[in-house]
Amino acid sequence: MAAADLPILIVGDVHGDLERLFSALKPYPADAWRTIFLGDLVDYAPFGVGALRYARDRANSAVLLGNHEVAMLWALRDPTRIGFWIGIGGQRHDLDELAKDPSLQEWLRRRPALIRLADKTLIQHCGNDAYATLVDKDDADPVASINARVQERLESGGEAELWDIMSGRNIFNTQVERLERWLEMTGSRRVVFGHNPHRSARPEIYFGGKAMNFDGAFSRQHRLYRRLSPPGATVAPLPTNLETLA
Ligand SMILES: [Mn+2]
Repeated sequence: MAAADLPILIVGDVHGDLERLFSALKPYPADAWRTIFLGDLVDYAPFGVGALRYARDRANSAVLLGNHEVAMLWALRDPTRIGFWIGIGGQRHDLDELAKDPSLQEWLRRRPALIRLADKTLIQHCGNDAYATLVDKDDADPVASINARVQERLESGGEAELWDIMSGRNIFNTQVERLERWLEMTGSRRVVFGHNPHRSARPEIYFGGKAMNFDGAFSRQHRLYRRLSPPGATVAPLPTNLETLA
């Protein structure tokens, strides 16, 4: 089956917990699912680079850029940023590992910020509309423009701007007008994101399914949420219908 025809599996913020990722993915073989990682695979727990490599090499998979990947790439390019990055959970050995692997660096700098599926589901790391600051009013395809500009910033020392765009808190769970404006701007019917942990046993759904949060505080080393949440709060199939999550 072509990847585009497979059912979609969403994987929220992994944050270095590779061991838990392996067990959470066991019910979802790579050849039977199109897997989309929401970013923030690194930091907090020790296997961030391991998680990146695993996600990169998994068949039928796509990986989005998270703010923690931006901070890590920033620290890699500019050593004066290492202290900041360690302060948000950066693991020194992971930076050393990334520094030794130019092809992984290059792959990481080319990750998209947004993916829009054929069914008009928009998938992104942060649950907010700050990405819109990268759009010009006459852009025909805002999603493609944002991805192109994000890549441009990562290739030209523009991490500070990206960090600002991608480190704000989620708003799509509370601000329905902004959610609807963003869906309209990007030609989408719903948006899937991670970034700020929810506290439910399953991905959280807001506004009749127009917004969904798949960050279930998965990593056992999560800086602010050290509790064992069920894996299904972070790793779950994307429902085909708007409202429901089985
Ligand atoms: Mn994040």
